[in-house]
Amino acid sequence: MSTLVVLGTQWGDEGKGKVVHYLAKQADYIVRYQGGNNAGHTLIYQNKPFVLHLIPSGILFPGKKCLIANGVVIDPKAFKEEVEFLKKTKISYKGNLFVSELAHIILPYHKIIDGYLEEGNVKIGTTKRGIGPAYSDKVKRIGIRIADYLEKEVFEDLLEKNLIEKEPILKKAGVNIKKLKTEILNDRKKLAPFIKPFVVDTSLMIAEAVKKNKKILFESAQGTLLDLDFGTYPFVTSSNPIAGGVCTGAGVGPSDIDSVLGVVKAYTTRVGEGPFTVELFDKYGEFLREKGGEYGATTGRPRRCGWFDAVVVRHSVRVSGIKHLILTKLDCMEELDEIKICVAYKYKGKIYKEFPASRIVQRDAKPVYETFPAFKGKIRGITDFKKLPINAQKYVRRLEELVGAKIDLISLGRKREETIPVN
Ligand code: 2SA
Ligand code: MG
Repeated sequence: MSTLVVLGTQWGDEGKGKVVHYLAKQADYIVRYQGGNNAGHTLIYQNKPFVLHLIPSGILFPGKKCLIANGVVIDPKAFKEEVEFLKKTKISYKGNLFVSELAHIILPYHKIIDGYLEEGNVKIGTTKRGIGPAYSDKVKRIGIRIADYLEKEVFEDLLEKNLIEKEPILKKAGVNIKKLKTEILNDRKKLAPFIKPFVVDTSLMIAEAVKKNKKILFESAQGTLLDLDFGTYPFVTSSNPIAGGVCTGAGVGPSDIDSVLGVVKAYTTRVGEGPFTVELFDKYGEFLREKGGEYGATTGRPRRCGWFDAVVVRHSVRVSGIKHLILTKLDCMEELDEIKICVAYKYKGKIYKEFPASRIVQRDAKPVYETFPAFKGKIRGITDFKKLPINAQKYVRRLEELVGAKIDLISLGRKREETIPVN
């Protein structure tokens, strides 16, 4: 590995946090390139579960450089809280944590607008962290970047313009704009000096690291089906978690990306609204949610659960050029009496092998399933692929065949040691 992208191939929550934590040991730099504090990466550190939302998971290893690149949207308050949490937990970050001067910021009005829009007629089921509204401002060319936040005069002028632009919606949401403005200006007095020491040109830093052949890991948040372009639009997040997102989100050329590792869960989950062809409303869905602990790491929302959707993962493999996968949570399927894989969708008699663009087909298509026998036997604790129940081995091989990428590793539990190679 010299530069590696680790990304989710489903709707997020594939276990990227654990994978990055597993790989970070060998990396020199760990870079977040999109999303914001809507992500929830659950890790086990000193035997305790630990959730990071904004700061790269690599921070738990002393000495690793952790970068929050330009493609990320940063809530200055959330950033400070997370850094203070690290301090309290005695995790050293000094001299190792960097924030891009080009990253756009999330201000309180973004969160208010996010919440307000969720009450309207297009409910996306967002995390209400202000992600979508902040990215919208960036695209509208009225966004405020970290560099702008640090320059008082520039910031005050931009804030004024933004509050005028947002006045109608803020009024509808019942906000006292004057009070909000004072709050934002007061916050800035503390937050800008707090952030300043972390701020650098992250793209330049990465370029210098590439020149020195440093090992760089790009850590994605969310998943391919939440990608703004390739996901279940409009039920997506407002950034590009796919591999291509690294180029724009971190200022890295495609020729400097050596490989892409997809993280894929042995079944499927999604949190929030939107189409989910393989969703289960029966005892199997309930089983997976409980056994897999499928509750949002950021919001605590129960995740919707379903069988493995090969249409989705094949799509992800293609749009990110994935050659290698790591399969997570196979152990959560060990007690099931029967297992299914969705190999295609069917709508009005037509079979769809590729992920459809039509909102109607996405919403109403029925899954075409292949049924697999139960694994019969315990999985957790096994350290050799060949010692897995034969049905579990067959399941893994079939997934590889269907999605068109090699499964290199299987994760059978939360701990680092519970990740085994496939041979
Ligand atoms: P947003 O807040 O604008 O990004 O929401 C838009 C959609 O993206 C989904 N989304 C997520 N899906 C899975 N995991 C995410 N992170 C947290 C987690 C979420 C949580 O690790 O579980 O705790 O609820 C994440 N972030 C965004 C979101 O559900 C919307 O469908
Ligand atoms: Mg998550």
